[in-house]
Amino acid sequence: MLGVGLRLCCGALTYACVLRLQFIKLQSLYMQKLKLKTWFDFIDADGSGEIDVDELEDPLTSLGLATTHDEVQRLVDAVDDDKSGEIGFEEFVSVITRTTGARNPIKKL
Ligand SMILES: [Ca+2]
Ligand SMILES: [Ca+2]
Repeated sequence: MLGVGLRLCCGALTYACVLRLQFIKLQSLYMQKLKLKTWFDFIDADGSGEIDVDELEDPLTSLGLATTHDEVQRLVDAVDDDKSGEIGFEEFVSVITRTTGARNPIKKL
């Protein structure tokens, strides 16, 4: 992404060029956050703002990532940092970025 930004600049590293690169970087992080929010809202079937074990069971079992309700419960417990019993959006982003190695878009914005 930054390579694209550099090509868009005129060659000299001007202040305007640096601002443009920062804008492209923020735009990319914002798009990552929107994608994660779309996934989160899709799984959060009741729209409560948190994902519970029942909501997560079907997606995980259909992907073969879990086979039993207890296994899904253990996965939720492992990422439930605030011990609410459910996965909030920040916890969801944290586990996705931990497993993919991506940067946490929430902390950057
Ligand atoms: Ca929910
Ligand atoms: Ca939680």
